[in-house]
Amino acid sequence: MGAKIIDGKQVAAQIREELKAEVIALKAKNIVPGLGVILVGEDPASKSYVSAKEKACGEIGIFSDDNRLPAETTQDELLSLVDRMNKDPKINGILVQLPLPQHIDESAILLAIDPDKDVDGFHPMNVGKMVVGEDAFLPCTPHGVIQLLQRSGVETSGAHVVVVGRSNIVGKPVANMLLQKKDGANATVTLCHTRTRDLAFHTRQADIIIAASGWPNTVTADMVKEGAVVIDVGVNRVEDASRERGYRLVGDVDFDAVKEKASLITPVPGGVGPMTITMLLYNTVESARRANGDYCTE
Ligand code: L34
Repeated sequence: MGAKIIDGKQVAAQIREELKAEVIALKAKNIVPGLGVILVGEDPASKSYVSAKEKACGEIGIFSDDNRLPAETTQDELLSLVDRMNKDPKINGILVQLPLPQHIDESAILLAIDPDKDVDGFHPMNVGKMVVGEDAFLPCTPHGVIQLLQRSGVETSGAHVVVVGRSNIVGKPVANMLLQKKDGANATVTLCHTRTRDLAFHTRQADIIIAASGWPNTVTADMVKEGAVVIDVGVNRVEDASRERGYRLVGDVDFDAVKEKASLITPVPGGVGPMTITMLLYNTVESARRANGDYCTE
């Protein structure tokens, strides 16, 4: 058989076009959405993600305030930059790219971000609102996953979704979002993790698998039910001497084998990654609208 490939770049491009039109409408009211970007340290993957985010902002007309700080930056220095951005009316969203260096307390930083500018949806206030089903900024990767499912015509209502991975960035929020009593959700959710006994037993029951373990080949073909939908959130760099960069990107799913069993599957790259960036743009535009008393109608 062979699965249909979900083209994340194409879905992302479509949403970005929608956002571009909204940014133009905001500009007619003299509102330019602004994103404050903070990257601490030199992690190569983080640098490339942050650059891609800033480029995407520019393409749709969001202003971005780029702040690249050395790895030795102290927690107090970072807190004062966040505080400055909290107070700056030109900044509607604040992105502190994770992970942060070891000596900085990540949760202290996330807690310091004004929840109304928390376009990553990582502040406990927004996490809590999301869990109880109130309007909140939704974290970008899980929101991107849900948009991919919706826009590919995948029915989540009543479906059994098995999430593999319990991170705060992906596994926990995506599981919570999919069990909400809302359109695009209403799923029966199983959340698996490193201490799950017999992972394959669970994944084989799934109508939809969301792989977010952070390890290549976590989901292999024998773990997938015929016709399942497979969303691969992983972005792993594996050494590859045949590539100019010296590595290639793989997800958490054994793509070549699993695509023979799945009905729909996301590739890596070109699946969830471009959606993560797009939902950051979405939240930033929404934040600019909210700051100006204009609420999202969705
Ligand atoms: N604060 N930290 C904060 N917010 C986030 O939403 C993130 N995340 C994760 C890591 N830390 C974060 C990202 O931005 C992961 N992530 C992310 C963003 C973009 C891409 C992957 C992960 C992406 O664009 N991936 C491309 C390939 C990129 C490449 O060639 O290296 C793709 O097609 O999958």
